[in-house]
Amino acid sequence: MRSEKFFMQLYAVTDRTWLRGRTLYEQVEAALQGGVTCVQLREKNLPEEEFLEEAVSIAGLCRRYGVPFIVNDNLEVAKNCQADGVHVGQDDMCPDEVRKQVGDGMIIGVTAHTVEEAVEAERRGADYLGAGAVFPTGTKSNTIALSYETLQEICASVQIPVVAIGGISQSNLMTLAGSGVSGVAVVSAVFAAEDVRAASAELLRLSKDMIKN
Ligand code: TZP
Ligand code: MG
Repeated sequence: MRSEKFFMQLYAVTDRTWLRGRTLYEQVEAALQGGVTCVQLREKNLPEEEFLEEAVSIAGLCRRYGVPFIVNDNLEVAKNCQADGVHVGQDDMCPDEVRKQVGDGMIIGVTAHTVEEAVEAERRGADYLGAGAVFPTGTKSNTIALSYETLQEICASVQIPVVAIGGISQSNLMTLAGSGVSGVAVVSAVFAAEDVRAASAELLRLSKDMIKN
């Protein structure tokens, strides 16, 4: 099994805003064909039953591509679809609480905005961190801006991989070089693209180049 660090290279977080007649399943498959290395299902408004149904089908899809499948926030859905992991924010459950419920086999990701949050999340058993928003984003409201310097400090203060998130696109991705991140998490740069597969392939190429430094 490859390490979590490998899977952070291009981490695609789903959003239904830009489906334009396609299904989310089709969008995710295009992203997988383009080479995304991790998929997170992020649903904020879907009824629980539909959320689970979709999670089961996208979990199966990711399994076929050998790419880890992470569920945002919802532990029950994560467990019931046999996801590879679950991602929680600072306002959600602590990673040690999550661990008690999901067991040792699941990857736990935690969002961190400061060095203190990062160190605490690692101490409590997080497997990776999402850090952002590193650039302004229209995809999520109420984000906390994170400077390059803070991102660098976060990466230096923990052993677990850190993935940057927020407003990352093909045009600014390379400016994260030298920060210590293991990759980038993107929503619109993949899912708002006209050609999801091509956008993913280009982002992966750039991310691999960026993390070399
Ligand atoms: N968490 C911090 S910023 C963000 C999330 C989920 C949204 C990132 O979306 P985009 O479209 O990649 O800017
Ligand atoms: Mg959350």
